[in-house]
Amino acid sequence: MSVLKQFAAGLADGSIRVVDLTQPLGPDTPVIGLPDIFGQSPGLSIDVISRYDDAGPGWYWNTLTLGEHTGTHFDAPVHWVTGKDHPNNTTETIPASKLVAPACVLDCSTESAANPDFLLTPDWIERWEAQHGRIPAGSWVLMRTDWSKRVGADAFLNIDENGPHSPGFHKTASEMLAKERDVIGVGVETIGTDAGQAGGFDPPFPNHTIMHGAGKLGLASLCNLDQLPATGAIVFAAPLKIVDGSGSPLRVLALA
Ligand code: 23J
Ligand code: MN
Repeated sequence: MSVLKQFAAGLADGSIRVVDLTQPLGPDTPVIGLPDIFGQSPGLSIDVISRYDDAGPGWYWNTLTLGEHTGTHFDAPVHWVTGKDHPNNTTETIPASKLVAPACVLDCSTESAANPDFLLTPDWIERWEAQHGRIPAGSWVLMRTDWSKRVGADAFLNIDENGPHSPGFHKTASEMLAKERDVIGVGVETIGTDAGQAGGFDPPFPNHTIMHGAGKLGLASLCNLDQLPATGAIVFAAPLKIVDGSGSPLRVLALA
């Protein structure tokens, strides 16, 4: 049997599961807040064009207004200044072959529950690899923190007088994953691929700086990472083909 025929049989008999890694996208979906001196990204607003009424008696449709980086979304390399000169760095030009890739799931949920400012380190990754094998080139690294289980924007953003607190990557881990492991990118359950406190790190937002500087991709606000095996899942993450786009909300699916 060909691989794809076996695959179709696996889908039909349920031995291959389709896991939805996407959060619902609505007007209450939280968005990142940057310091006031910077431009802000709007969340989603929905305006009805018609709903079986005078404006369209037989049809329902809406107009959406939203930032590219709203909800479960994709970060293209061009999103960051360090990635601005890479070839094929936009949502339109990233090759389709990069949009389907295997995943390594790193379970940092215990650490993140104990410390909302937890940062993944190279040592932590090496301990994971001692158990599960070396992270293969071209893999997504998905950081499971169970952050998606937090209910409501306040708990999700977790802002206090010192700003947002959510887990992320130490810059040395981003360097290791981008350069030594040659991953396709990193995915997280939090609002962005940097830690909540990362605006104050050196450099600011080191994961964005390093990953996109290396031409790598990002996925933010994922969920259901607890339903994936540590290795062996395949992720489908295809952003809207926005011309010159820096990112896009998307449906992220995994086969497991
Ligand atoms: C712009 C500036 C800082 C950050 C972000 C965007 C994101 O998290 C994003 O959605 O890419 S941290
Ligand atoms: Mn983003």
